[in-house]
Amino acid sequence: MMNWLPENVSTYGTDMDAVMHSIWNIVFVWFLLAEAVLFYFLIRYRKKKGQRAKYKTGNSLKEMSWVLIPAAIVLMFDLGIDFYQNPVWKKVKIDIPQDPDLVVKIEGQQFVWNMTYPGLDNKFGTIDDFKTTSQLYVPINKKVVFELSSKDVIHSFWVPNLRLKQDAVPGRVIKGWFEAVKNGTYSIGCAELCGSGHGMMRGQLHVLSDKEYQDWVYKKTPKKAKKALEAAADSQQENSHE
Ligand SMILES: [Cu+2]
Repeated sequence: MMNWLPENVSTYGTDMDAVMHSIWNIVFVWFLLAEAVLFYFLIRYRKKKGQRAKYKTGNSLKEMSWVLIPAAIVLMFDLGIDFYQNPVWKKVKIDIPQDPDLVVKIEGQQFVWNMTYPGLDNKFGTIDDFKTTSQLYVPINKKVVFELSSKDVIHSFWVPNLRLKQDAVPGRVIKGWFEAVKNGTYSIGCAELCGSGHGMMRGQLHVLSDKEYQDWVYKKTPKKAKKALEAAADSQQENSHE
């Protein structure tokens, strides 16, 4: 089958793709079958001389079975898909790593994504925190947890290359995670119609090597914070010499 999806760069992307492909395959087979039956009936019961259409109430069991049997088959496939996708859902949405390498706060706002980083000390609410607008930088092969919120309306944080989509709901902080496995720059979009600038609510995910990422964090750290941290480190050294 043709690959319709953008390149997958996430650890759980292959599982997500397998679910999507299986749904497409099921739908495709039934689409062909339904069309075949439709065209067969169109030709078989086409207008003929001396043959009048009959009015059918659809009340007999035999007639109703044309609806009931397909409905039962659809339900069966539904349950099958539910069963099959359940472990993938659990992996992506439920089993959020308890010991992530990085936590980032992401806030949706008409029409940007505000990213807050914990900075060099890896703690939020300290002097070295910094923000970016719609640009998410992460190290490669590291577990990244995000805390997603919204400042105004419902948005949806969407990174197609990661196979990641999560609603951002005002008043709630929703956790999610991903691990990117390929360096590069990938698109971030908003997947929930959120106002006139919804289509412009785009950003970028930058997957960097460990070293590049550390350099970037250092570069982004506010000067004041760098000075304070260096002074603290110095005084600690002095104390340990005493
Ligand atoms: Cu939005």
